Amino acid sequence: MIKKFNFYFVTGGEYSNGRTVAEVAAQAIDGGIDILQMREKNMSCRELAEVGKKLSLICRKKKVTFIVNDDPYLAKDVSSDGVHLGQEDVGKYPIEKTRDILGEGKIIGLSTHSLEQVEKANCLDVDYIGFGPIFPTMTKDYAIGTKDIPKALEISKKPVVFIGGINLSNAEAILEKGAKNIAVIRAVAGAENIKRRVWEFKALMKKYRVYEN
Ligand code: TZP
Ligand code: MG
Repeated sequence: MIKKFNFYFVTGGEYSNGRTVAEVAAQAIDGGIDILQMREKNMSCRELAEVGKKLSLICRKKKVTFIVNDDPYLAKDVSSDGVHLGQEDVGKYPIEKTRDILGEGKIIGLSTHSLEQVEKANCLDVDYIGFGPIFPTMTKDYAIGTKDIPKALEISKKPVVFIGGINLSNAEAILEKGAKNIAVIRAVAGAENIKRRVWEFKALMKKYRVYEN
């Protein structure tokens, strides 16, 4: 089960200006993120387990939901609240297998990139979906834009978090279309003052009353 959330931060060591993932995460948590996802593509398994355990402890203490990207076994090993899978991950870890690995009550998130995938996710045992990349971003070579946001919200039976190239200047284009949840990497990881940047996002989201839903 996933608690109500609004602002979701995904770690990205390569965008953190030399700061450690734990340092950035701790500041983002202080700023008030609702969910933290560990998404580190350049760490060894050992490092992922070490950093993951550290983040898991911080999140538990601060009552922030902690999600691990890509790997349900790692998610379990570090006692996270759940795992986030991409469309390409479900070949290796189908949702039922992932549920078996994690156990009942844990969170499974799935990335979607089209309305068709949103529709399909309705029939899967996942707790929320990501939808994007909305705007151009470093990690993908395409962007789907904002036009399908209302339809995605209308058809999805799960909470939807929008992701991809979102920053303080373009977030309103998403909120105006009814989005309740936003996820970012660089807009927070790359900020000089991480805590303040999270606070700025949350203030913007409050303006759209997403915290009252
Ligand atoms: N999935 C879709 S876009 C994206 C992921 C992981 C990257 C988002 O990073 P940023 O820096 O917020 O554009
Ligand atoms: Mg993945």
